[in-house]
Amino acid sequence: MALLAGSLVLSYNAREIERSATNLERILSASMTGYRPLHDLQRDLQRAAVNQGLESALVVDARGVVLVASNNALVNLPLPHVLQLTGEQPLRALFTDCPSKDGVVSCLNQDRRVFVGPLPWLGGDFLVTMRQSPLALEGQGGGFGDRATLITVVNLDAQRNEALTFVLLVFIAGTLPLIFGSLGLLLMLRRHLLPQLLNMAQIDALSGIFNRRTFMETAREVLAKARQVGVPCSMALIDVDHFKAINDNNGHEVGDQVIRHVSKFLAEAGRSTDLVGRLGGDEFIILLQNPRDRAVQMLDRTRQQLQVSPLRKHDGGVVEVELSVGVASTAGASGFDLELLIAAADGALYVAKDRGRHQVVCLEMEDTQ
Ligand code: GH3
Ligand code: MG
Repeated sequence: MALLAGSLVLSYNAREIERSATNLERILSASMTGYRPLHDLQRDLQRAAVNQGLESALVVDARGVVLVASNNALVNLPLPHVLQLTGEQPLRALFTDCPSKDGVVSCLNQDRRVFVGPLPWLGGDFLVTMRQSPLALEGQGGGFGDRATLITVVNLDAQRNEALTFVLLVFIAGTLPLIFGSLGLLLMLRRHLLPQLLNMAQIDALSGIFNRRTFMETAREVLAKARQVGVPCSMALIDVDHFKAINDNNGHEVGDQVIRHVSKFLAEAGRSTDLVGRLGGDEFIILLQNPRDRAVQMLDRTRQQLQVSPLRKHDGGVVEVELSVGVASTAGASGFDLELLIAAADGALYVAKDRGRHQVVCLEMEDTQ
């Protein structure tokens, strides 16, 4: 976008320069046909050189001799000689295809306009023009004829720098919003979206507690640390009793509310070090950093409290929720092995269901009794 704008500006700038060069030529041509003395024309050229940013201007007669010039030193010199002078290099661009001395004079019959410089497509360093003009001066007896060639050299440094500065500004103005937009997006991503995405990946969407994968990863770390420092832990598998019937009797939406209700209860029941997750369906899991008897006590209390805290439906009705819980601990045969602990807790849960549900079972405690 900025490049396109830049190219447009540069080509517009080149056209503007050509237009002002044409104007200048017209003004000087008018001076050449004003029946005025030669020295007046000479003064006009010098004035134009000072006021119009002309590098140089000269009028060459039909013989190829400089009649008047903004630089006095060039007056009366033959054009081929002028072209050899170091300071007049830009003029040579007009005559590159007129190699011989005679050729230069014959080329004077043409109108030409050439941008000179290392980067002519940017407008070049100079604009050199050659234009045929009638000649009508006061006392025209000098034998220099009634036609002459006006040659002007315009220095384009200032215009080119202005155009380049403008292009640079357009480029910066075009890219700044892009840069700031990308930075803003990155910051927003870091501050808001990434934590949200991380949270979404770790948290079960329905219940708001750890999902199965996060629970397993975190539980593995907690157990490894607990083994190192010798903290006893207990694993509890919890399943809602007759959840299918709750769904069937009240609808799936109320079933979802029950899942949220139980999750909230379990998350608020234990200590902050307890790890609470939802394995899926109506099955929950808790890793407690407690020995099994304390864990069983706490879970049984929670089970009873939940029973007396039924879910209140929007229609005013209530849904009683009962839990079966299976507990296994690191003091048992599983030790601190996560998978073995879960399998043992699952065995205890199965027994709890089998014994009529709505109870906490820890088989290890029964074995030692
Ligand atoms: P039990 O006492 O033996 O556990 O009987 P149950 O009816 O609870 O049986 P089970 O635990 O196998 O029931 C699971 C039901 O939970 C079956 C399924 O339709 C329902 N379910 C699973 N996931 C969801 C869920 O995200 N939302 C709702 N509302 N229901 C679910
Ligand atoms: Mg169930």
